[in-house]
Amino acid sequence: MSETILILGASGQIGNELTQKLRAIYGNDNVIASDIREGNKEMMDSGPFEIIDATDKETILKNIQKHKVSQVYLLAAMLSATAEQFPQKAWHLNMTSLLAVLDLAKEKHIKQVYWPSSIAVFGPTTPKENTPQKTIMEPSTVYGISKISGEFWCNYYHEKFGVDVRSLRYPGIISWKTKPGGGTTDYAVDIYFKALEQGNYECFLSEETRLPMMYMNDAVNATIQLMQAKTEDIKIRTSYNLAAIDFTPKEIALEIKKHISNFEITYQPDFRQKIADSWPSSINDSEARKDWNWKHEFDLASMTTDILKNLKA
Ligand code: AKB
Repeated sequence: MSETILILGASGQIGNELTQKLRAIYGNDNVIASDIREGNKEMMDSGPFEIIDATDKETILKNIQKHKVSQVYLLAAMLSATAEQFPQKAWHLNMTSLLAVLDLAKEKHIKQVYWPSSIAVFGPTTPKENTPQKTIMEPSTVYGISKISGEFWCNYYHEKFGVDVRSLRYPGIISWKTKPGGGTTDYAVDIYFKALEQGNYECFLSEETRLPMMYMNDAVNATIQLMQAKTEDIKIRTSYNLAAIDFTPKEIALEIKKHISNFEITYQPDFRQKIADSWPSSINDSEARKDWNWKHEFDLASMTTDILKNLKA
C-alpha cells in the first residue's frame, strides 16, 4: 500500500508514537510530521518535518501539494482540562483545524482523513457502564462539545461530499514515551513517573473514579487498523467507540505496588473530578470489534509491567 501521510500535531502524546509507527510501515520519507514547534530528536532525525499551524488551511494545502500527500491525520487539539480554562481557544483550535482538513478532502486534495474523537462526547446523562455506540450524548465540557460537533461534521462531509474520514472515540491513553498535556485522564500517566521518581503520588481524582483507558500501543494499532480497513467495512462515519480496560486510581496504585512495594497514593480531587464524573466508566466497543475486527492486547497488569520496565531502562 503506498500512501504519503501528513500528521498535524505530531509532537503530541499520540502523534509522537503514531508518527514512528507509520514511518516503520510506509517508509520514513512518506510520513511528514508537523506541529507548531519542532519535535523531539527521534522525530526530526527519522523523516521530514514541517512547522504547520493546524488551523491554517493555506499552509496545510501548500504542504499537501509539496509532498504529494494522500492522507492527513489531524491530531492537534486542546484536551478537556485545558479547554475548560480556555474555552474560546479550544473551540477555535479543535473546530477550525477539522473544518480546514475536511474542506481539503472535499476539494480532492487528499483521499483520506483521520480525526480523533473521545469519550468526552458522553455526558452526565449517558448510561455510565458499558456505554453503547448510540446513546444519550449531552457533553458538559467545552472539549466534549467540540468533539461531538466534530463527529457530526465528519459524518456530514462523508454523506454529502463522499469524504473518506475515519474516527475513534479514544478513552484515556496511557504512554511512557511522551506525556500528555491538559487531559483529565493524565493522572494515569503521571502516576508511573512519580512512582519511580519519588515513590508517591497525589492524585487529582478520587480513589473510586473509574474511567475507560487504553495503552498507547493498542491506541496506535487501532488507529492504523481503522485507516487500513476496507471502505465497505467502515459502517460508522461519526466515530467508533473504542475500549480496552477500565480502572480506578486505587486499582492502578495497587498494580504499581506489586512492582514498587513502598509506593503510596493520596487523593486531592480538583476541578477535573467533575469532568471525570461526567464521563462513562466503561465503554461498549462491539461495533469496532465486529466491523473491522478490533482487538486490544494490553490489560492493566501487562501495561504496568511494560511501562515500568521501559521507564526504568
Ligand atoms: C482527556 O482526558 O481530555 C483526554 C480524553 C479522554 O479525550 N485524554
